[in-house]
Amino acid sequence: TTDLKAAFVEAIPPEMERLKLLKKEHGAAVLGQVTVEQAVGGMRGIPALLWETSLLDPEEGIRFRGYSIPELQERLPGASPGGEPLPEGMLWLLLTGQVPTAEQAHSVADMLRERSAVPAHVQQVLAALPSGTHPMTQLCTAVLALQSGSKFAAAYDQGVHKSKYWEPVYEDSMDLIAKLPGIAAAIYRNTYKGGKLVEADPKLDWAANLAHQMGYDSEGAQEMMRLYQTVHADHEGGNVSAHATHLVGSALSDPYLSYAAGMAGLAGPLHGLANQETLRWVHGVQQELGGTPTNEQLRDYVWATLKAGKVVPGFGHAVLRKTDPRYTCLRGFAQRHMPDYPLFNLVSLLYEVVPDILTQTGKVKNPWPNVDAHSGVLLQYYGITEERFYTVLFGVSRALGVLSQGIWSRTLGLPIERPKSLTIDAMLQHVGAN
Ligand code: CMX
Repeated sequence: TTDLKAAFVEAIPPEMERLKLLKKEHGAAVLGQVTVEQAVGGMRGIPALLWETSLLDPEEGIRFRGYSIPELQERLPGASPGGEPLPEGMLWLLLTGQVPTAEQAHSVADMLRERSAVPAHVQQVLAALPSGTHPMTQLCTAVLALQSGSKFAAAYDQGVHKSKYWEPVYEDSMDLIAKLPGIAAAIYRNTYKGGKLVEADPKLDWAANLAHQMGYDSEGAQEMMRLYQTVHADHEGGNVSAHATHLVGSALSDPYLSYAAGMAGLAGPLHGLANQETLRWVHGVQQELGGTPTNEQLRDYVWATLKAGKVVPGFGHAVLRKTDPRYTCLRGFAQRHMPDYPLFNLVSLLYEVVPDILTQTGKVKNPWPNVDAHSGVLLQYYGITEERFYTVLFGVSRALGVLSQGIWSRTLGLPIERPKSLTIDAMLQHVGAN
């Protein structure tokens, strides 16, 4: 089949069986233990979530449905043969577990195009926001404004049977994914281009239309956007945006509400906003040290950042312990398309200098760069210079992962999430210390 929904329906019974077996035969098996340190330390490393679409290995990085990024660059269909992967193919993979054919990926592009119109009231809501409203706040607002059209919320109102939740959740998720490029582009054009919107091009795929509607039509910019939108799609379930979407969705809040919650989390500087922060920080380097600083000067600059009680944005990770393969992938794109671009050279220089210093602090568990250290360079090269907008591009991509998992969560009937919390006194009592 070339129909995504039909392919998803085929994937349901075996997945239901596997979960049933896991619960029935192994429900009492122990996955891990929880220490006091973990409970007060951001729950780091506690295996406590079911997430099917991707899995993160601390050393190797992310695998989407078992496939690494280099494997997917090989296998996922491009807009043209040998081109960058189409995010539509990633959506097919995340949702069905199968690598799609080119025909299947293109049929997802067609399906999304049909749903892509952004209602007039959403444009009005965006236009009513005060100028200077952060693009991520605009994204959350626009998504919440779309919620009035939620098919799941309407079905729930009508008393839909729980075995049928997945279907309106699927429809909402596809509607939302389809509209995100138009919404993101409207935010961009309103904020930086005097509000002059660009119509979608019916011949273009989802990511290319995003670039087009933002006002970028070069082949390079479109290929970059396809890759960008593919690699940011998912990063297992525990990161703030994924977990927030999952948590809110578990209360049966519809996909608009749950994704908006995820985006509110992505807007934090320790998470998605780090791509904006990286660009600001790198510009600070350029301003103070000029275009070609020495290693020595860079080292001093990094130490000054640390001594000022700030993080070096784009470095470190809660789970990863090696260079993020998403960073390596975007670096590969830069090596192919912009090897002599000064900003790329500066970011490469930082790759040589920063990890050493972070290691010397003795406390940073992962001194290596993450995706946010590199994504901005690509955008800058193609003229998308407004870094306050960057997290929106991350967020559009993240919808593919968190909404695919959201569809599965409602299909599998996962319950409301409700971990146990404890007071300091209760913990002390538990360990016999008072
Ligand atoms: N610069 C300076 N200090 C850093 C650091 C960095 N890049 N990364 C970690 N540290 C510090 C932590 O702030 C912490 O310090 P304190 O003990 O004084 O509080 C210490 O090192 C230990 O932290 P950790 O266990 O190594 O890292 P965490 O799991 O707590 O946090 C992360 C992970 C990503 C929030 C952190 O590395 C960080 O703040 N990095 C910079 C921001 C960033 O790039 N975020 C994007 C991550 C990817 C994404 O989600 O998009």
